[in-house]
Amino acid sequence: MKNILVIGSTGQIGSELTTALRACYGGDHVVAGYIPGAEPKGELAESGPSAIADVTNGEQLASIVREHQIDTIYNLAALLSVVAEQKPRLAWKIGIDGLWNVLEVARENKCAVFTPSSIGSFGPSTPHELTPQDTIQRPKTIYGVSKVATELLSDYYYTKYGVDTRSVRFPGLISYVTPPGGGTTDYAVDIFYAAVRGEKFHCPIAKGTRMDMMYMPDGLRAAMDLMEANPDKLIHRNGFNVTAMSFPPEKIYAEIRKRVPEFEMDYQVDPLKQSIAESWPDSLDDTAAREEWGWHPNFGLASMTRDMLEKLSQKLLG
Ligand code: VAH
Repeated sequence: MKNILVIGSTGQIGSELTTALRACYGGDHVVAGYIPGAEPKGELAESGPSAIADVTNGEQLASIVREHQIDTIYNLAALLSVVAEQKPRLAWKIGIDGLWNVLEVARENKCAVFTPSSIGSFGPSTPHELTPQDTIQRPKTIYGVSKVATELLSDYYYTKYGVDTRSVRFPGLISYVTPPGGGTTDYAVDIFYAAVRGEKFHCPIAKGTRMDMMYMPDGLRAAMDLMEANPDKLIHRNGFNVTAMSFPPEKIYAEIRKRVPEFEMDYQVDPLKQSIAESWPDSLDDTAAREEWGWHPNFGLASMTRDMLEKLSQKLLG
């Protein structure tokens, strides 16, 4: 049975991934790593072990891995694209200095490692339509630069040391459990909160700006399925293009209005978010993930919208 450490277990992905991993492998087999001030609460705290796991402290990670006989590490520690632009040195420290610690601990203790990349690893010179698996990656954000470095360093540890590193390039992830923290795609979550609360939504991304998105249940399954995939079938490792849908703001607004007809939205474009969004793909080609480990999404825009409105109404309105 696997013993798993989730670094960043109380973040937007981590909180749900830890729960999903515990449901799959057993609560005692999944350690919720966190940093002081972001302690696990409620079910996350009660359903299995937790430990302070600061990705910038290699010794601390090593002692957790030894104590819990960890064989798989999900490393979700990162600053998202907008926050990273305001704190580029910290973004690199967490994203890359931290990754180095994780990979060294994995090398010494024979752990597999999942460190997500992102559509943010592409830039303005990347083909925007059906962005290929293997293509130009010259991002203009520190988030993107750190994600390209994440992919290359993770590949290096696989090629040079045989560390079993794997990852996907996540699109914008949409969920109702833990709000996002400082990303360019956060609008696609915030719009649902506004709709359920009966508030007008001021969209920070301009009309017509398409980005790839995915409902969180599909994102969790992508990570877990890839880590369980037959390694003999993997031609790529870090990071597979995966996507479920691609839409501009007006499309998700129209889908929500089918169920909340009185919902209103206007545009108050945020220049930084807009410039980042325009540098990212309009749509991804995820053929490699489909062919090498059977990736496929279960949720599209209509089914995600229905589920998000239902679950968020229960969460916010009781
Ligand atoms: C962000 N939600 O907006 C993250 C993600 C692809 C987007 O990387 O920064």
